Amino acid sequence: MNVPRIAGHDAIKMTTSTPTFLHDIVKTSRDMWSKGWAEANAGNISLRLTPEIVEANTAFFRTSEWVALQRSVPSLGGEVFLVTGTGRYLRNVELFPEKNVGVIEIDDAGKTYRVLWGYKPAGAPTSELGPHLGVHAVRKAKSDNAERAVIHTHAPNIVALSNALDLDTRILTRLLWRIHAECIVVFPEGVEFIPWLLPGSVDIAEATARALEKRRVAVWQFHGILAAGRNLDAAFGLIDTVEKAAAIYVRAVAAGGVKNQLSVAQLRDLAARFHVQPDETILGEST
Ligand code: 2HA
Ligand code: ZN
Repeated sequence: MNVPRIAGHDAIKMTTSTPTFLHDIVKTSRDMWSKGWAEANAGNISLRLTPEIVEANTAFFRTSEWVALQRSVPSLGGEVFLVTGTGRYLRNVELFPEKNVGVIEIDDAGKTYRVLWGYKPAGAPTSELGPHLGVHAVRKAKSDNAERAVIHTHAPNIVALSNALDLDTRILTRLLWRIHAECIVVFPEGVEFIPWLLPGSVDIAEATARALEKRRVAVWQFHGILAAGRNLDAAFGLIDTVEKAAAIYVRAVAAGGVKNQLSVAQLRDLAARFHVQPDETILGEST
């Protein structure tokens, strides 16, 4: 007698033995979708796995062909990353993680990668792998190996500001700092504004990596936002704070205009109270 096939059998099988590296990326993907930041295949996530996590999950890994990276990242040689897949929907990560997410290993020279897990039945890491890896290289060095997470997404209010206003790094950062008290405490180094560059290009990878030498968050004009942090919660929290402040700004404008906002003196008080050092080239001297 033939055993009938059960729809969704693969999904059921997968959940009986789940790699431990998936918990945080499943939650973060769900949160990004719930926030309205991740329409269709928008947004991507990468996490540099610790040697302990890699070691604990080697039983799940396979080997595959090495693939050339768009831009080499020598300081990431030997690192292993959990990365969302190109064309995949973040809202589906929790249903089928092994399809929508993968694990990649960078070769020792930082020139190629190979897939160790995921992207089933066939696929590849996000089209924004270049910016992600460029930022990982910079933030790994700047944070003494502490920062491991990068998130890019299409948060609507911050993108709307790049349509509505003439922005640069100073104008955007001051706008956010002054509209909501949390901002100067959460991102005292400011938000980098990167004028339009093609998604997935070497140019956007290089510009974003350069920007994150000084800051942990950058806005891509007409497109979205990218942030780095020690873990996915930290990167998510940065984006959430920037996006919330942008939303407050948009609401204030809709309610008649920004009549009152934090002064530079009040921002200085906040910085002193919470022991953060704001970028002085942005905070400036007056008003
Ligand atoms: O992954 O967000 O920037 C789709 C994108 C490209
Ligand atoms: Zn994007």
